[in-house]
Amino acid sequence: MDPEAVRKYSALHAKPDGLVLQYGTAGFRTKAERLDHVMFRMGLLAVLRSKQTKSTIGVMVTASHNPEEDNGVKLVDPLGEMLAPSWEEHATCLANAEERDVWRVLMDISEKAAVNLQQEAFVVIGRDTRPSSERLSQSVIDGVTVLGGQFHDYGLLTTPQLHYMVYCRNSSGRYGEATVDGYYQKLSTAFVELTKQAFCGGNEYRSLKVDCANGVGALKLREMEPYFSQGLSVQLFNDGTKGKLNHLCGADFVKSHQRPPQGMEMKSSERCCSFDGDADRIVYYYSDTDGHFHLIDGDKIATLISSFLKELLVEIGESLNIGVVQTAYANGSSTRYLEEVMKVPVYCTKTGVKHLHHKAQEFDVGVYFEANGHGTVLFSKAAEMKIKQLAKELEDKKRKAAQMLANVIDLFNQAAGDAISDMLVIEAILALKGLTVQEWDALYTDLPNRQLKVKVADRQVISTTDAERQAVTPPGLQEAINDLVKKYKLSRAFVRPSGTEDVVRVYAEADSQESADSLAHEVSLAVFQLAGGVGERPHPGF
Ligand code: 16G
Ligand code: MG
Repeated sequence: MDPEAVRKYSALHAKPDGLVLQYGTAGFRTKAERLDHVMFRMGLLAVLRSKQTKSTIGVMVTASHNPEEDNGVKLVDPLGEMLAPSWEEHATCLANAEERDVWRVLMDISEKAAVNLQQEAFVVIGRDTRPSSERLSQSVIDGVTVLGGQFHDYGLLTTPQLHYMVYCRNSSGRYGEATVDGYYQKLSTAFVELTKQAFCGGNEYRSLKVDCANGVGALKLREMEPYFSQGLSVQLFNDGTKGKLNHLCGADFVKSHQRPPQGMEMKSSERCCSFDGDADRIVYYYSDTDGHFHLIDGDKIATLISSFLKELLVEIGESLNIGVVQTAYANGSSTRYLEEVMKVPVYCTKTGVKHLHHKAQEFDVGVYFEANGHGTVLFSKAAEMKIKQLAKELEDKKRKAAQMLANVIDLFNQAAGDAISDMLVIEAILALKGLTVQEWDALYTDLPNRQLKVKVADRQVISTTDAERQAVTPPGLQEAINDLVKKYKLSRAFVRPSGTEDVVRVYAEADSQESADSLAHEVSLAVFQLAGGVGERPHPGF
């Protein structure tokens, strides 16, 4: 660790004057050309975090579902989780330090976090397919090496694959082999085992159209296909050979516009799904015989998966508890169905994977999904050991149920929500239950809903409580929302400052689309008036 070398290299990755960035919900994100210094400094920080935890740390270069011109970076903690909150603060401090202060801030962090600087450091790096990602990941490597850290650059990876690599390396190979081949082997073996039990009437169950958002998911799914092709054949669209990343395609586009991605050839009743740009989100959809588009979002995915898991848990007769974690964006019908029909306890957390993940860790089997398609199932270590033991000991039907659960455990990337894992689990469940996509969709009917954005001078004037479902400030806003909600049937509305964009988000649902649209509009007006709206007043019809 040589302060002069750090100063010299830092100057080669200089921070643009006056630029201030925040480590947000999923790391730093902005236009790629503003990120060189952040990447270098996150290389430095990853070394400190690795020394402190005496473990391998991951650095992923991606801006997920955002436009191709953007980029971003996030750090992955030892067990494949998101970076600890106190280190998010260190990350923000370091990213915003003036050039002359970089070394001092590094020393401050080391002191505050009791980092042993003599300790060795190891960092693994992955990146998505953005044109800027290769250069930016080189800046991360510069940061790692100047502080004397060792590294392995995996090159192109999906975000969940990088989480997997970090987890494998820190569990001395017990979880799996830290290579893409190890990842493919682990997931596909579990998938093939699980689907062996399925009775498939015909090939229609076994083929799936996948919109890869022109992102890294396409490359990785193509590499992986030979491993699972006995059980499923995938047809890739928006595979990056011509279109632009996330442009008119991908999970975010499909979910927010409620329409099919460009470039996908959809025939009626065919099962289709979309990944986002770094393959940690997935939504399903189909078009019916009348040509109407039907979206199957994260809530319905959670419902399918949790009902399947609950049946298996009942079958093996062990009292392992299961819980479902959602956010305020979960459709009211999904929450009602889970609680009242399936009798599964449901919990609500703040938006952002780390909050859901944290809550899901409280259960033996914690299912978490955001409506937008981020999610997974976590099994506690004790539940995993118990189930794997039962898969050897039990007899007949019970044994089969335990074996299936054991396969599901291996199939979910326990380090992070993963579009590929989720897709394989969903496909296995549909095949095992002989469910068509329409039958799955018919589990419950979504309440009509609308999301809007409002521009305000300072979105931080809005603070919330009760997992973002109630506004605490500005004064009077929550009362206004309550009064508006009373005007509609089956209605609900909330507002929150976005963690990724300079806007306030408004969500409303009600018994009809007209009511949901009108409620969302009225709530937007209340935000505009009470929370310092700027620019044009929200107008009906958005
Ligand atoms: C980030 C989060 C996502 C959340 C979204 C909300 C991760 C990996 N990603 O993309 O979970 O739904 O932010 O965005 O945590 P918003 O705050 O702008 O509404
Ligand atoms: Mg993503």
